[in-house]
Amino acid sequence: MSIIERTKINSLIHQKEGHLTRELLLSPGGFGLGKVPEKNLPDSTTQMVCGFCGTGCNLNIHMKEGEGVCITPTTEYPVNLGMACPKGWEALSVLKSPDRAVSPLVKKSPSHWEPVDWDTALNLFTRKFKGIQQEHGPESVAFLSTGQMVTEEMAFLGALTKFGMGMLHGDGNTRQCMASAVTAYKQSFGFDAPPFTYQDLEESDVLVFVGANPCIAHPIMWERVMRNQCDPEIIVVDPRKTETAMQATQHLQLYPKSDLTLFYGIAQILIERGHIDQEYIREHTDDFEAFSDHVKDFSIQRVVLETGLEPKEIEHFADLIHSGKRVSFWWTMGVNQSYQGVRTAQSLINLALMTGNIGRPGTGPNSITGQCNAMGSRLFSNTTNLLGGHDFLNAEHRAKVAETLSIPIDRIPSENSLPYHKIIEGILAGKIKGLWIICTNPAHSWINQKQVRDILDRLDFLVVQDMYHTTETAQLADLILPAAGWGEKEGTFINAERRIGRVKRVSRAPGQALCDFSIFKLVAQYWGCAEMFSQWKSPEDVFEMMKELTKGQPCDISGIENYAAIEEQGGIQWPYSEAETEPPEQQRRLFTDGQFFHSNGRAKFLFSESTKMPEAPNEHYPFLLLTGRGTASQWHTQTRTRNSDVLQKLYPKSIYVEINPSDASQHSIKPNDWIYIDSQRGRIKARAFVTQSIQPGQLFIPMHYEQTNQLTDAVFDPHSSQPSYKCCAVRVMKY
Ligand SMILES: Nc1nc2c(c(=O)[nH]1)N[C@H]1C(S)=C(S)[C@@H](COP(=O)(O)OP(=O)(O)OC[C@H]3O[C@@H](n4cnc5c(=O)[nH]c(N)nc54)[C@H](O)[C@@H]3O)O[C@H]1N2
Ligand SMILES: Nc1nc2c(c(=O)[nH]1)N[C@H]1C(S)=C(S)[C@@H](COP(=O)(O)OP(=O)(O)OC[C@H]3O[C@@H](n4cnc5c(=O)[nH]c(N)nc54)[C@H](O)[C@@H]3O)O[C@H]1N2
Ligand code: SF4
Ligand SMILES: [Mo]
Repeated sequence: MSIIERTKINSLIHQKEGHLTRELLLSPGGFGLGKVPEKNLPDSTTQMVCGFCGTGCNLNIHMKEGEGVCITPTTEYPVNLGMACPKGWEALSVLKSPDRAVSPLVKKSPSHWEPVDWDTALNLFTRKFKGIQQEHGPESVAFLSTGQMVTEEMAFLGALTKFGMGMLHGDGNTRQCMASAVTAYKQSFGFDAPPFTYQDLEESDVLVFVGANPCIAHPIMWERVMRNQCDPEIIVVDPRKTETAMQATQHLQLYPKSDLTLFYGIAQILIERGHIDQEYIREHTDDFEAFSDHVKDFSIQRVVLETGLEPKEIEHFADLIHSGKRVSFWWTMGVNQSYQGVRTAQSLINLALMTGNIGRPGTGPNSITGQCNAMGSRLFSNTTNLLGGHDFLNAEHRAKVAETLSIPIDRIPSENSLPYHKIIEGILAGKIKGLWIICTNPAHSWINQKQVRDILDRLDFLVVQDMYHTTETAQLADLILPAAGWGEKEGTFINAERRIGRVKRVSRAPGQALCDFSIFKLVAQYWGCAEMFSQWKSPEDVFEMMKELTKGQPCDISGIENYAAIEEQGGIQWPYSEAETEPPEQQRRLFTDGQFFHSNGRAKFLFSESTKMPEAPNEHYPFLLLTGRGTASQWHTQTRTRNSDVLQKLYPKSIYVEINPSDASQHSIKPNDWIYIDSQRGRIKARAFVTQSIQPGQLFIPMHYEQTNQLTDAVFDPHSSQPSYKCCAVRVMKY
């Protein structure tokens, strides 16, 4: 149901057309909106990177009268080589929707919002947040951002909130997604540095996919695997027989969360047999001895018991890792979203290090990123790192950033922000009273949803900045700010293989919606800190500052001349420093020289004992619930994908739960029956999808349906604070 009367809004916009704020924003050089597409331009084609997943496919946007009207995938781009999945083909159509927020909206009663102009909205924003800060201290206002805006906007938001508005706490939805991989890489390599390039998918002779379903979640990366000419072994480690597992040469259908035991057991077998690269270990790593002692406890009997796999499956897996010349390990959310995600990711990093499968074509411990710009967020959002992969706790780093940005050093916090779940706890404890949520929808996507909705409801003031006014989180907001989306603004994304690509404005945002960059510029002005950001005129100006900020960092991009160079080169992978004399090669990987980013240049073996599942199935809740991606045509909380007629036809409309035939018959459940699923947090109803792809005693529900996270249990990895979305105890009952 719409929360506003659309006609009212339209007439309001009509009246306000020509209003000072909008005029100022749209004026050339005004607030760096970029040019509004003009109606009388000749028809043409331009190119840019897709705005859904972290694969970062390039798309040709065909223009008619200054507006993008249709899409084809770019053939000569080194990522997708002329391919795109349904979301890419449909990326423009999701922009046109009656759900789009077309004006700022102020809540008047629990279910009624009234449209206001930007001036009123920003005065309210400033008055409320400043009031809260005056009463409760600067830390009482926080923000939650995203991996889906352009990097320049993320950098602006992070700088504005922390340096300009005096906030300390702000985190991203990347916490839900990549935090375990980030922490694992930082601890093991000394920097958050995924080492691979997509060509590795074609050059491996053994590919191991762990907790990853690329056929659904990264279809074009999977197409690259299909182009592999080495007749590769493809091993899929997943409790479910997924679309990807069905294509594998070996499927290890282990018990959920027993991956750590499996990989320690494999390490033990390889060490015992001497199937390790002694020279690589000696020259390039630390702490192998301790690791090798640790894995002695992981006998094959223990691995069989904990994983439920057959001894011969385990042995065969170890043999393949040994016999492969170029072995690559790829992992996604089945690893990261766990109460022991960091150590599981590191158990894969350890296997790559001890077998010397790193720094060469077709190798690597490779974390696949989820959102289009998760990698941009990891380096430039100013949340967990100080801008440019720096450290808030390091005085030299603070001085460098202050000088580069001409910002007084005392404006840069010398403390880290609270992580996402602690910000939520901070609201519950009454320490955080104001929250600004930008480009994420936690009232649907955050773990243990009922609790989080209740907590968000306790805020004195909640601002939600989104493309759509109908999202579950916007429905809780006191103020909704209407944002332009992908295709309606300028900037860059960084994809999973560290490739920086261009995003462009090919469509006009509806009504009074503004790109996030302009909203941040306006907030700076209304807040009274515009002076600090006087140089931040356009996204490309910010890109120039990002280049400066990265100088001397592992992610140095100072050699990228400008936006045009990014396009000419087919995207550019970091690092590419100003010291480079040759144009960047199109496929580059890290650690080719065996040098890591710890001060002694060596990588570290990290490990712990495995921990007990926090909420294991029990007498009352005998099933284990897994969650994740359902189809290639659904994106997360569906705010975008549900607006495409084509995509809508490609996925099941109502929520469903995968259940094994033996469990179904035991509960007299027939295919398509509605059933109840209960956890300790609540009850939902879903249609039974009776299938062999899920093991007995386990269930799977896609995350795209609003109800799913009513069941999940708020448990986090102790090192990364990433939510453990993929295991909680539930029961089923016939409806
Ligand atoms: N179509 C589509 N594509 C997407 C997205 C989308 O919403 N829709 N989202 C994007 C984002 S942000 C992300 S993060 C990625 C996620 O991409 P993936 O991680 O590939 O997707 P998921 O389905 O969340 O999880 C992958 C698999 O983990 C398995 N799993 C669960 N528990 C365990 C376990 O204990 N061990 C192992 N080995 N496996 C386990 C699940 O059965 C599931 O098949 O997808 C990206 N791509
Ligand atoms: N149970 C379960 N839950 C999960 C997961 C799981 O596997 N299982 N996966 C988790 C993972 S990996 C992720 S990444 C999260 C994703 O969770 P969310 O980030 O909450 O999901 P999205 O639907 O992508 O939300 C993005 C929001 O930003 C808006 N938006 C899009 N573009 C723009 C823009 O340019 N500007 C602004 N201002 N707004 C914009 C969209 O309309 C949408 O409301 O979900 C997590 N939740
Ligand atoms: S695979 Fe990802 S980047 Fe490529 S078209 Fe599909 S959603 Fe877009
Ligand atoms: Mo994600």
